[in-house]
Amino acid sequence: ETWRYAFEEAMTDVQGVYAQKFKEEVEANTDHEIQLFPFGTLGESADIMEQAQAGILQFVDQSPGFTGALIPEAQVFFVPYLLPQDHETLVDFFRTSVAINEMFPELYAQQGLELLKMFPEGEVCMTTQEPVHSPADLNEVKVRVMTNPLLVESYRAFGATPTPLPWGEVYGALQTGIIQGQENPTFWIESTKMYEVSPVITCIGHNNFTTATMANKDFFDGLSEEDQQAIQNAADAAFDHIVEYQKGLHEESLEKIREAGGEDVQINILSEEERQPFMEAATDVEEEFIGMTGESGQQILDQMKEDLAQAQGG
Ligand code: 6CS
Repeated sequence: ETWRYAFEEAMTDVQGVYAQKFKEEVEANTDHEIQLFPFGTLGESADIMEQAQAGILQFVDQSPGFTGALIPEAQVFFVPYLLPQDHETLVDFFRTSVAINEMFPELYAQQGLELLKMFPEGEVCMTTQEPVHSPADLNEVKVRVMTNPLLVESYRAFGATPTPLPWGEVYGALQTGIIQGQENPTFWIESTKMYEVSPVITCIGHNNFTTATMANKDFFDGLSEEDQQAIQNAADAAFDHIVEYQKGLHEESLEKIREAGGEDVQINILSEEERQPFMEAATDVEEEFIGMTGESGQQILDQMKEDLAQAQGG
């Protein structure tokens, strides 16, 4: 049988590298084949999620930035300054977190999805037209965010005018001036040439981009135990592969952007002092998250904090 797997990025981006490893492992250890569908072949992120829920796709990679519409608790990944910035700690957190490995699978299952893996894609930075050194610099700046209410609240707290849009519209909207900025991990800013249309890159250390891979649950439940195990093993192997692949990727991507963008590009890594007002604004966002998700969101957030303390050796 051939299984269909769609993701939100190109074959050479992080989700594509993960997907290729997953495919390789599944094909080596089962009698099945996997056909990969990168961004642009089956529609936007929301489209591939619908197709996975309908069983037209067996596998999908959708980031919580879009899943927040379906599973409000998934927006926890947009509480600014929650995730650690150190790569090893972050990876350890994803591996051991009870919230990620036990609580989220239940929430995804309620939407007909078998959550296979959540993994980090890299530190998120903003790209804008003008330099940003404080929240005041974001005043009246329309910043595109993925379509989830909490990310809208984050950017409102940061002082900007948030504009949720699907990915496919971002380059054009920056080019025509409908928006003046956006945020994404640096590998993506590089591969999609965001710097051409928003050349000022500002890193405030507020987040690392999380994504998630899953299977249609009816499909998964109908498989033999051997195939289910092979799929879970493949997801584990792809995780190991992708966290290794990401070592140094942020710095390499910034270097490539510098080379390709030339004099037009400005890269500003804000100092601890400059980050302070952004961090202070973040406290409100955590409250907004609880307001949106209630008891269940509070439980996820509390568990995540406990998991983070563990990963940080506390
Ligand atoms: O900003 C976005 O919408 C996209 N960013 C990344 C890093 N992956 C896919 C997603 O669609």
